[in-house]
Amino acid sequence: MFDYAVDWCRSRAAWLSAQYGDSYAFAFVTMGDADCDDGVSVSDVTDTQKISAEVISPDKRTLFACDVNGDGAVDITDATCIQKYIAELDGAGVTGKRFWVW
Ligand SMILES: [Ca+2]
Ligand SMILES: [Ca+2]
Repeated sequence: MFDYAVDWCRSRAAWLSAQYGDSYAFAFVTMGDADCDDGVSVSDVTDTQKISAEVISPDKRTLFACDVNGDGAVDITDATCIQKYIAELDGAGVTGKRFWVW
């Protein structure tokens, strides 16, 4: 069932991209992966802190990936959740989970 859903999403995304351009491109996002290297590490904590402090301006994909507690904002709480994930502690939100995003 999962493979069917993935195939359907891929074919639908390809059709949407062909019809409407790259704005409908999609990808897997690893939650907490602020630097988009497909892993979660201390550099993601640093980037999340920078986003929280408005030192860097992330794209939509990065904003989504950094909101690991799902409250709709990226703040120091998300950076703490990512730190907990790295330390293998409870309370890491959805850090490390992977989602399809548009
Ligand atoms: Ca990363
Ligand atoms: Ca958040």
